[in-house]
Amino acid sequence: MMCYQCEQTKGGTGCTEIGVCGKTPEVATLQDLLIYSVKGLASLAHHARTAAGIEDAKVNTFINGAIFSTLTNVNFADDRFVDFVTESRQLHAQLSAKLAAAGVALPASASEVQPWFGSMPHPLTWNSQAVALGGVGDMLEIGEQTGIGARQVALGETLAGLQELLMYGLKGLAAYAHHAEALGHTDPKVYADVQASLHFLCSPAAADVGQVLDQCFKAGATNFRVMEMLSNAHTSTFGHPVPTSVTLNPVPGKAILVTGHDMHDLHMMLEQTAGKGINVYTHGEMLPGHGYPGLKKYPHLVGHFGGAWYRQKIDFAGFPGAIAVTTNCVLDPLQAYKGNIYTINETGLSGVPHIKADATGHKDFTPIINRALELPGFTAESVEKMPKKKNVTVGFGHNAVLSVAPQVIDAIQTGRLEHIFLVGGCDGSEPQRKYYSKLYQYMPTNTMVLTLGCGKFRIFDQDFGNLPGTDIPRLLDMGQCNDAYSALVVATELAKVFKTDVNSLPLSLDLSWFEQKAVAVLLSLLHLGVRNIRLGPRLPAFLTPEAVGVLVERFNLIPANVSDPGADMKMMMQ
Ligand code: SF4
Ligand code: SF3
Repeated sequence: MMCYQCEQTKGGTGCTEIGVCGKTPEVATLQDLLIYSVKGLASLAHHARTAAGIEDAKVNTFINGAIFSTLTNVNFADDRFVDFVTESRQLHAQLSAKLAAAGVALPASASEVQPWFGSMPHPLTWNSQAVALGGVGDMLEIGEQTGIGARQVALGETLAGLQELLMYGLKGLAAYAHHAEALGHTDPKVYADVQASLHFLCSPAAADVGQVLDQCFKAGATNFRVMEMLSNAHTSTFGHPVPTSVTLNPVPGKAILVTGHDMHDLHMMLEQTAGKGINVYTHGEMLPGHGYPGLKKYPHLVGHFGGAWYRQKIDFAGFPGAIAVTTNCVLDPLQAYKGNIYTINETGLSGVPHIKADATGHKDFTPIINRALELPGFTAESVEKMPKKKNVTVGFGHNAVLSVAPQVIDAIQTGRLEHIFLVGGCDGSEPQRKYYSKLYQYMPTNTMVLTLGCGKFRIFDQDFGNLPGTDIPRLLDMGQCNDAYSALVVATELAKVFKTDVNSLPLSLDLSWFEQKAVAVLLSLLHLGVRNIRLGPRLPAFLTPEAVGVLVERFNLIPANVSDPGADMKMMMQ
């Protein structure tokens, strides 16, 4: 195996024997084969759309879901990838039949052989070949030829890495699009863009650095559209988030913990547990759920439990109820809680029950509810013994922040607010990430900080006080990683007031990345021309110094100075 798609990749170069995340070589190889097969399916779907006007809703949904399943910390179950590859080839056959029925020939590109696929044909052709795929063994043998290795040999590390930058950005945006789709919000252009990009990665144009970079920024543009669509999906379904105080102290009673990013699943869980005497808690990136009027109205959504994803083995082992995993980040479970955890959607863990949606999209959470009723839940005694924590406040989406914009603008104009920091993105376990915890210690009191993503867990329970002369908290959490959209809406509105552009505002972006959703957000920011972004704790292993040089030159991308947060703070204040 060779995987370097996330920030914690081994030695900062690549996981080759087993993933730092726990991904086995088998799962890594099956994921490579799935991505290869999906590139072929997407190429066919792109051709069907552009040559024959054929739109296949099943194919559209499948492609986004399948590539979402290969995101870091989503799915570790080899049998699920066997199913995904099988389904990809079945959908390919069905779409081919539709094209044949319409009298449309396959694209000429199907016979092209791109050197970066090594000994493998164009993925579209492979999908159509009568290859005997008896099961895992056959797939592993073929999958070994579809990894990054052949691309690095044929294209060199810089170009192969830039192709991966595009692929990882697509994984992140497909994940966000899939969330929006769960809430009934879709956009034909998004499916078309994703598939055109996957088709591009199979075309001769993908051997040109300039064209690959352009395609990356196009993916950034599509992701911005997707984040807007997801924001609208959330707010039109659950209302605009409002500032909400959330307790971190459990209450006595049976309990279910919902982790991941999927608000639709949280809603379904709240509906299905209503009146059953079960309390529902959020975990990780579900915390912002408490700010939505359509979710906070449920009295049995009682609080938040635990910290960022990488602490989940401690948090889940200490949770006396059932655990529902809606999306990333999930880790291979400890025996201590393996019998209590359930996966949903694209997530998967070997030996852990998986809840599938029915044809209408409904998910029956009865097994999770029954398990929660069997387990003890929090008892009055156990709660009594737990150290008491302060509440945290969530719910500062763009609507809430813009409602206090006149006060913020006045504070900037009168010098009471000198600078705004956007410290967003992912958390992780590496020691270098202490940089983000320490950064806040150097922030002058006449500054504000906007957080989003699970990186917030480094400081979410600290009291930063209010902006001088106002009742506006200095720390405003804007939500999940995809709520980078909200931050950009606020920045754009401020720029309008000050008759300038986002780059000229007293605003610094210091982003912590970990997985591919963060890659998609970064591509969106670059597409929008946002400059001077700090990125850390380490730069992506898939970007060579040459590729980083291009981004530094065009956007003044700045590697975070993890060993000296004070120096970074000084530079940002200038
Ligand atoms: Fe390694 Fe990250 Fe890939 Fe897991 S996802 S194998 S940790 S690079
Ligand atoms: Fe976190 Fe996994 Fe990226 Fe949505 S939950 S930000 S890492």
